[in-house]
Amino acid sequence: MSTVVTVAPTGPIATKADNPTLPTQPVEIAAAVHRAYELGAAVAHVHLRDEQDRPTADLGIARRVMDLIAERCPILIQMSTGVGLGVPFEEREKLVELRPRMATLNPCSMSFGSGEFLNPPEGVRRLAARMQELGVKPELEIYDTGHLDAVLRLLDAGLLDEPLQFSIVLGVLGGAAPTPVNLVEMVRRLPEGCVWQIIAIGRSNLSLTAMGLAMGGNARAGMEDTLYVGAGRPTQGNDPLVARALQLVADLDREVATVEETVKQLSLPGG
Ligand code: KMH
Ligand code: ZN
Repeated sequence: MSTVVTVAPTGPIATKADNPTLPTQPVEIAAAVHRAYELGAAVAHVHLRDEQDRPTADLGIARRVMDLIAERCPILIQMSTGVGLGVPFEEREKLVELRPRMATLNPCSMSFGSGEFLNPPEGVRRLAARMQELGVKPELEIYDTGHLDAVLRLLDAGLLDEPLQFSIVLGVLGGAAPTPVNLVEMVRRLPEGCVWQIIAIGRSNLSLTAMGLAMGGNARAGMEDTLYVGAGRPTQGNDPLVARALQLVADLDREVATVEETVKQLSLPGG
């Protein structure tokens, strides 16, 4: 099976003060996504920022970003419903009403660095049900083994459709640490037939992405997960990170999935 590469160009945390090449405004995000598509990415994980670069779930900004991307390329849009730590769940969940092809579903609340990431159980069930109704495929972000168990309970309740699409997130302070042992254990526990990738935050981004690929997973790359393209080397935009992930895929003798292959691999609603 070919390997899906997702670009995550912006994220909820970094600012232009951290790296001036971070795309935050709609045209910048669309341009970064377009370049990643031309390099070989099939999925764009999208976070939104307002005019002051703060995380936002504003539906007008979301629509504009989705339209600008769609004008440029057919990459599959995966809207973040995590948005940013200060944004209430009730605003974040509304983003799926725009019917992106996919959206994140974060199954549990947790500590997140010095903040809190709130995903209350009733809200998570409501969002899962709404995504199912709208045909928006969940990208299930699991930061620890208990989050996987919570996802499996949603599956048992009939709120998720297979194949499940997991992102194993390692390296958030509050979730599991970015170690090979944690990666192997999380992958070992995944249910048969699911699709998965590693999201490796920070300095283990490269090594854990490589391990995930070697274990048969998909890959994600971009400034949401790391601002460095090598030790002490700030990245100049998302392209070097996407190119690095694509090089890993090639070095491991794997084919990069096209948009059409990704739609099939994930059995995306709408064909
Ligand atoms: N940056 C991720 C670890 C989401 O997109 O829904 C957390 C996140 C969640 O951004
Ligand atoms: Zn995200």
